[in-house]
Amino acid sequence: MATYAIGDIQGCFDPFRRLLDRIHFDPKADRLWLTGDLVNRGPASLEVLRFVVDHQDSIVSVLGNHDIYLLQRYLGVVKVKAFDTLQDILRAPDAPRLLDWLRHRPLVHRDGPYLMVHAGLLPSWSAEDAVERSEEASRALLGPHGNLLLAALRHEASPWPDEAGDLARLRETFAVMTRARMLDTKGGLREDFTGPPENAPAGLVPWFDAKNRKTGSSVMIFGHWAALGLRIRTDILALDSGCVWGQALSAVRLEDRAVVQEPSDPSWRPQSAE
Ligand SMILES: [Mn+2]
Repeated sequence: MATYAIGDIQGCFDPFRRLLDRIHFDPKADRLWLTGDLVNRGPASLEVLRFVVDHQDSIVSVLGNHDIYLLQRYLGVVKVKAFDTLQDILRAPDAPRLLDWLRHRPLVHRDGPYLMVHAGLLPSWSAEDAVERSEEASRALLGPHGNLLLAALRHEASPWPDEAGDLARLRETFAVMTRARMLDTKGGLREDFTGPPENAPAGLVPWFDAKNRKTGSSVMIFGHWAALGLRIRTDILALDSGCVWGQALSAVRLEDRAVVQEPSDPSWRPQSAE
């Protein structure tokens, strides 16, 4: 029995299946922890989502920005973006079952020393704070105002009843957990910089290197940042190695930190460099 943490799949079903073959994934004994962004931009999002739902008893997955975007597309509260590859899911007869499963995913998964999130956390948040915010976000997403929340995460002036909770706090939770990369000196998100941290303007710091980060004693597992690539330190496992951009999908076995990487399909042509 082993637990493998795997980075952003984004519809790259064939590399994902080959990676699972290479690690001899046994759904009866092994566990997969997925960093989110299961879908979009890649060629086979529907196949990825079906596989993950069919193996849900062996899989932990956290919500990424593209997963949230899929929920918003399904609701019809966002416009279609260039390079989206979600049509096959939106038209699938089993879309309701797949989307219901996706909506039930948490933003944060905590187990022992490990804390998994799609993108990042603010330095002032402890592991307990992160779990509390994730639970609060799930309650809102699954509650009677869940659809309003999905719309309000996209549109500034969306309707929001007071009794539905603190919208500013929910927006902050989703923004940080699904989109964080660099922080400025005041600890605010700087979403305009998506490159490797070594190339960042002065004054910006990757969220995981922020001073006095309260999750410093956790092992943070995350994806989202393809330009950061696979980075393994004592305290972080950064796993988005850019499979959808023609690079590779990465798995780390938590028990011994063995790394397995499966290259993207040579025939796959990424459509945008965002
Ligand atoms: Mn992402």
